[in-house]
Amino acid sequence: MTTLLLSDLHLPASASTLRQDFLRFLQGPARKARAVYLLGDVFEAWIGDEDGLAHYGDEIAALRALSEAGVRVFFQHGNRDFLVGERFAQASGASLLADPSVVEIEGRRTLLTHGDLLCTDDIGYQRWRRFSRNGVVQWLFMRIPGGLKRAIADRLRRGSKSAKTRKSMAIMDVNDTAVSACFLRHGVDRIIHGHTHRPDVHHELIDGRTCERIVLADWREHSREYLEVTREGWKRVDIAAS
Ligand code: LP5
Ligand code: MN
Repeated sequence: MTTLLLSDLHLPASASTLRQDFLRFLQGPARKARAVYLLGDVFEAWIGDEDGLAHYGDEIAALRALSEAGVRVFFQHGNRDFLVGERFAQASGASLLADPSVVEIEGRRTLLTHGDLLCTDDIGYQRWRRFSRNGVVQWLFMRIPGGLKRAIADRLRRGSKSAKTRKSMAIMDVNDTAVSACFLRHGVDRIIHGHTHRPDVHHELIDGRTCERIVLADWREHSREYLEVTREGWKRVDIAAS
């Protein structure tokens, strides 16, 4: 059996080949899997379930069909879709997965996280993260009119793009000490995450154990990758190439 993991698809609310390819993935390779883990930032900007359910009906129906076919589907929040909630879970059949979570993937305990929590050098982002994950802030946001919510989200996305041009690559990557602490605290020797858009595999020796950190790829112009994990190992698969 296989377990598939993917993140950072950034599906827009408008028509897009990214969306078509995600549907192809859900109706194709995902059907043969034991489980599918969506590790955040599947959506470009999720401003609440009511709006999301109205815009992403095809994706939600395809996720439901997948879970009804017996494939377990898990959704972890990213920094752009942290407002995905219970209504999405009920409509799609996906289970919301806390960030971080330790799960057994094909016989091996693995820590799954979107990845932004590990970017502790990005002080401005971490401050924004604490603010935007605050229950009172979210409660207030959910009560403003839909058009204003969308305008704020667009403004935040533009602000984020311009903020990133002013931040160094090092600041926007994971912090090594945060990574080592994460391996130790959770007693795992494998972490899988996305967010940084730097697909790679890193190894480090911690307490005499070789630990592995697999970074998922974001979906971009000519690549739509997911990670396929079996008991024998893992590989990246690009559905754009198939
Ligand atoms: O997402 P990406 O890859 O561009 O960059 C991220 C960090 N940026 C973000 C912001 C998101 O992209 C915006 C998502 C909108 C979601 C829906 C709206 C919900 C609003 C809910 C309010 C409760 O996460 C970026 C990191 C980068 O990753 C690399 O790790 O650097 O961080 C930033 O750009 C944040 C800035 O550094 C600080 C921003 C302060 C903004 C303060 C505005 C306050 C307005 C309040 C409105 C409610
Ligand atoms: Mn992200």
